[in-house]
Amino acid sequence: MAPGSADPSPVTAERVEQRRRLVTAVPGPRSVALAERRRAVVAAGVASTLPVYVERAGGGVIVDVDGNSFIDLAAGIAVTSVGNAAPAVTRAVAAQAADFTHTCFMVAPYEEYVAVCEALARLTPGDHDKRSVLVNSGAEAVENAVKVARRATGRDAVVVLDHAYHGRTNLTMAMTAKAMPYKTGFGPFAGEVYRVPASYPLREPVPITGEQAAARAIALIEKQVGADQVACLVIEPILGEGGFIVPAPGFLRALADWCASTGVLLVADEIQTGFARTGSMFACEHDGVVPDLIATAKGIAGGLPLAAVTGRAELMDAVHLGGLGGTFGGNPVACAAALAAIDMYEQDDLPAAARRIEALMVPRLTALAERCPQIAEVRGRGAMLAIELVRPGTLEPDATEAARVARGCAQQGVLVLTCGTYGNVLRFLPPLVIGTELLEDALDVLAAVMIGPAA
Ligand code: PLZ
Repeated sequence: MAPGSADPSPVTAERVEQRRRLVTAVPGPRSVALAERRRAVVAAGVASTLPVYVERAGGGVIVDVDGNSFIDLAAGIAVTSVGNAAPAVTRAVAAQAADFTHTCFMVAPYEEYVAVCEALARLTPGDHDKRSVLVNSGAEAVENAVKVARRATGRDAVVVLDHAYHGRTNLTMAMTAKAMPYKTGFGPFAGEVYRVPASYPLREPVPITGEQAAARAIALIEKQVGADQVACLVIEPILGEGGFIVPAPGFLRALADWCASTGVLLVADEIQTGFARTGSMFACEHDGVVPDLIATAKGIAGGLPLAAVTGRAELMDAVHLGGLGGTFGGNPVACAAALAAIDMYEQDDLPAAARRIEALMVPRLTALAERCPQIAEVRGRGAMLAIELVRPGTLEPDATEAARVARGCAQQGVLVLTCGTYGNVLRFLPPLVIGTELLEDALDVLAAVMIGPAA
């Protein structure tokens, strides 16, 4: 299939019709019954965006247990970029599962793990010698990147940005900025984590360049931590959960140059931005930045749980034998899925598909912003796009409006996520293989929901 074209692959089309269709109220009776069962056994702290339960999904569509079809602008939070249950991925999973499901790479190794590390060495930025370790989740990848950085530098401090999101484990909670819902009541947190201001162009009190924003962060690190104490600076090239914040041009470059001159390792958390999402294979490439270590997850395996840390060979190999690992890390079924997904990213040129999504969506979102005074900004790259909502005429964040629009879209059969430190950002993360008609239909729904009551 040509990515971004109107017609999904025949296999997908047969299994899941690529169109929005509501046949019951949202949620329908079967979903309501499942919600009832859930309340009795699932921990109350686990939240779900959609009020319906999924029966199957394919391409850019999710079908619920009552037969309703939703257009998927979430991709499981930037995971199913190659399409949900992509036929190449499901074939690879079935074949690998029939051969063996698990031996533990630390016990009895296998080729698929090595092949994924070869692909990561080839695809991640920089042509230096690289090594990788495979783990299970984004948070675990960030944890391991910090372990490697500390071992390789002999330094303790970790510097992160305002609005950062790095995970829900103890160390990554410390690295994540937002208290509610991620941190509140869950401390004490890991020490030696320091936070400095990011570049957030919309919300700078006075407009500053990327270089000036970097200088502001660097001055803080030098005065309050000391560069020679810092093992690594961990950055998301586009801040994800924090609000799809694209830093001012020059910000990342200036931070990378400072890292190179001080021996601080630059760790790129490309867990959300990676694997073609922003229109290049990795978001760092837009700024010509080559990180020392890069954490990947989400899109890497087409929906199977897999994550990785890839880095300069001499840094990764500074860790003693047995210092990295885990029971499930680099599970063979997840690795087989990753090899199939990575093949799609490359063979189907999914970075170009992400750029086509940007070319279709940005003009439509910009036109919508002209009609909706509550849209303060349209931003993002590739198929990682967002609108930030405020009270008209101010910069006061409007989380209530973001929640209203997300809920209204769900009621009309379109799955849209919110994000942002202030909860006031609507984000769009469609599968990169989504058809043009589906995307146009989703944007029509969004416009109707946004303009409706305001008009
Ligand atoms: N780093 C940049 O985006 C995961 C989290 C959703 P895990 N983002 C979605 C939620 O509420 O839990 C993420 C990320 C970045 C790290 C992570 C963590 O990845 O696979 O969820 O551990």
